Amino acid sequence: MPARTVLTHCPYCSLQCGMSLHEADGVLRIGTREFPTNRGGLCQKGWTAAHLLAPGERLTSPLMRERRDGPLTPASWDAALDRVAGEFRRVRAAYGPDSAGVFGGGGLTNEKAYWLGKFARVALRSASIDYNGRFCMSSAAAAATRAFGIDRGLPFPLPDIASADTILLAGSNAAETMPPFTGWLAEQQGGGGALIVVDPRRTPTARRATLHLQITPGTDLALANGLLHIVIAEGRTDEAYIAARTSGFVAARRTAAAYWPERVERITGVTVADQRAAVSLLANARTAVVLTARGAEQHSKGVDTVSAFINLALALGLPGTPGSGYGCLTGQGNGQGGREHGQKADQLPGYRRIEDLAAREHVARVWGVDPAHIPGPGRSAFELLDSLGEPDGARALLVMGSNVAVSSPAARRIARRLAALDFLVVCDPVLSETAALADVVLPVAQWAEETGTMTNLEGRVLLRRRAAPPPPGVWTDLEVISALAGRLGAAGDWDPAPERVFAELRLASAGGPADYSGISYERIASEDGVFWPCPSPGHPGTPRMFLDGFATPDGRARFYPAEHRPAAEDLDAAYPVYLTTGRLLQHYQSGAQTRRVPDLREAQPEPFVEVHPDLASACSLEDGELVRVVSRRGAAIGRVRITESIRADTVFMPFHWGGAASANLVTNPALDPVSKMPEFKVCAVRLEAM
Ligand SMILES: Nc1nc2c(c(=O)[nH]1)N[C@H]1C(S)=C(S)[C@@H](COP(=O)(O)OP(=O)(O)OC[C@H]3O[C@@H](n4cnc5c(=O)[nH]c(N)nc54)[C@H](O)[C@@H]3O)O[C@H]1N2
Ligand SMILES: Nc1nc2c(c(=O)[nH]1)N[C@H]1C(S)=C(S)[C@@H](COP(=O)(O)OP(=O)(O)OC[C@H]3O[C@@H](n4cnc5c(=O)[nH]c(N)nc54)[C@H](O)[C@@H]3O)O[C@H]1N2
Ligand code: SF4
Ligand SMILES: [Mo]
Repeated sequence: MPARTVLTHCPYCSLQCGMSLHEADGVLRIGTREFPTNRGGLCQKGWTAAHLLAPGERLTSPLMRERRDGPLTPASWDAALDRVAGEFRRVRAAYGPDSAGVFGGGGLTNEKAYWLGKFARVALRSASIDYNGRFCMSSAAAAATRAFGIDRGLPFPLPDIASADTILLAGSNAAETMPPFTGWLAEQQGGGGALIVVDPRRTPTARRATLHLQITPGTDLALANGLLHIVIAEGRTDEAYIAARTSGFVAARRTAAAYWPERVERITGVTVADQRAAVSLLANARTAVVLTARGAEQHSKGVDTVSAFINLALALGLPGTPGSGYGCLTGQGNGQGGREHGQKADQLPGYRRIEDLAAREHVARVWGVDPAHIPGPGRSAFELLDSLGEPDGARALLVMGSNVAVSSPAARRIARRLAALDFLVVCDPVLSETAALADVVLPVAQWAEETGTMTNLEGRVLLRRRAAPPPPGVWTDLEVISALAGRLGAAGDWDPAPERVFAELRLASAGGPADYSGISYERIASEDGVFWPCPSPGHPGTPRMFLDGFATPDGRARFYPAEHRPAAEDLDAAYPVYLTTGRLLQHYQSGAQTRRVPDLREAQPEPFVEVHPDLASACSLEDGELVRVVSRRGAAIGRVRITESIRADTVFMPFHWGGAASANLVTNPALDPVSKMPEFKVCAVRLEAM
């Protein structure tokens, strides 16, 4: 075959860096591509992403086990798909439709996310569908929706970051989690801009900051209320903006009154002087941006915490003002689109609510079914997983695009629930820890082997084009869904050609908050992506939202005041140290993919525990020795890394490994009452030398 180059995007995070794939003699090589988000940059994960496309670690045949305690052995596609369809039919007949469940992922293309939602509601007629985005940005999404009436991660394009006078980054380690993003920060700081980073660790991101607020884990809500207190006390509120564009300020002012700086210093560990310095950087800025990420959001009070940061931004007049605003840095490759098209328990395509009668009618028409046949809302991700095998829970589960055995909180409890299922089927390119537990494993194509759209952190819809066919024996996720829908006798169109699925998605999303109806593959390719909402082919797309008004009934943004409260599990004598968890540059999520890439594995071969020297000496721990991190849920083992960069009352573990080293054996599944986000970012532990 002649050599050729395809322009595409990285398989991993929500920056979705543009890259080129060059094919010569059947081998794919990654190259740079000038794209407006990453401007040629890629991180180490992106550069090495082609490794998994080659034969080796990946699956090339369906696997099946006859008995739960038997081995997984190769099977034909027909036998595997017949078994899956048969098990789904059996549990539905025995226990009702909701006993057939689906668990999706925010890394799946829009086409797949849309089809998974349709598959659950039309082919299985089940309410039991949710996805891993619930573990990701659901708190920010809920807070943005209640403040602005709509949720798009960044409601403005990335260049606005570079032009902001001041940026407040709460709980993001972007220098490791989306390295080319720091190009925008460098430009901002090069132009004299200030960067405030809120993080219990002095991360590579915090090291770049003008001001690092090294906060006690789980106290961002008090900090945000405290910053608002100072803004009000110093008369720095934007009164004209508050009067013209917002509602609810009086209540927010009343709440903030109780967060005087000395009290906030006691709760958060951030000094009064640093609080005042942060306010002065924000209030003196001509343009300012407030951003949150998982550090502030993955808490049992994540929604209220994000609301408190939004309140601060509103008081300063930022959202909907050109060059300023509030945004959430989404995480997974399609963290944005994955939450818009119906794989969420309470949602229909176009970011519609499943309980909305007009939405049900619209979508039912597109699907060719009776609206009454679309089930109601189902359980959220952790609740879905935690009820598997229970009398009213799912008995058969399809997992597509998530490695829940490693990435769910209280992982041991979830492993027990997975084992209690009658039947588990996992679609994955590799034998992940979750796939290894399945009764049937279906080997599927990867990013570069199939075409599909992704929506990046800016709400820009992108196109990944197929660069090479999948290896023999491997199907696409869409082909799998289509084959199962056929076997289950589902109504409607199940042609798995991605562009056809996208055409239907456009119709289904039309008129909804996330309206894709004006977006086509051609437009995406010729315009370097199209920003939603884009309600007609002639519409230019919407890079900046809220300039004329918010998506609330009265067009005003709403303040949502909330009181600070402690983490669901605070420190005590038996568990005297905070554990927080997060990411490393070289590994992605549960590590199912990146632990299989030699360069990345060699750079970060094993899990570790970051410990401050004072805590290490109090616990008699030496650098490099193994330590057991113990909570009420269980223990995880890692190697001690002594570092001054972390608070002395806190240890940090990355969550990229399974087995005895899995941080999620320890984490607390306490959920936010609104978003159902688990408290990944703080729980109480003790350290035991081994
Ligand atoms: N290399 C790499 N990049 C990734 C991913 C990956 O797995 N690996 N995953 C992608 C995905 S899905 C996501 S969601 C994003 C996540 O991107 P980030 O949110 O940047 O990542 P995290 O490491 O989870 O958390 C960020 C920081 O929060 C801090 N933190 C912990 N507790 C608190 C707290 O109570 N308050 C505050 N303010 N900060 C706290 C941690 O110390 C950490 O440095 O990254 C995306 N990019
Ligand atoms: N302790 C702790 N736990 C956390 C977090 C934390 O900060 N701390 N963060 C949470 C967050 S933000 C997230 S997003 C989750 C992520 O955690 P997971 O949901 O487990 O995400 P991944 O590891 O990306 O799993 C994706 C799986 O799908 C496979 N895959 C990749 N592409 C495709 C595809 O196109 N089709 C199919 N069928 N499969 C594919 C991969 O091989 C992998 O097995 O983890 C959460 N868990
Ligand atoms: S920053 Fe994210 S999208 Fe860009 S190369 Fe790295 S993993 Fe891929
Ligand atoms: Mo995420």
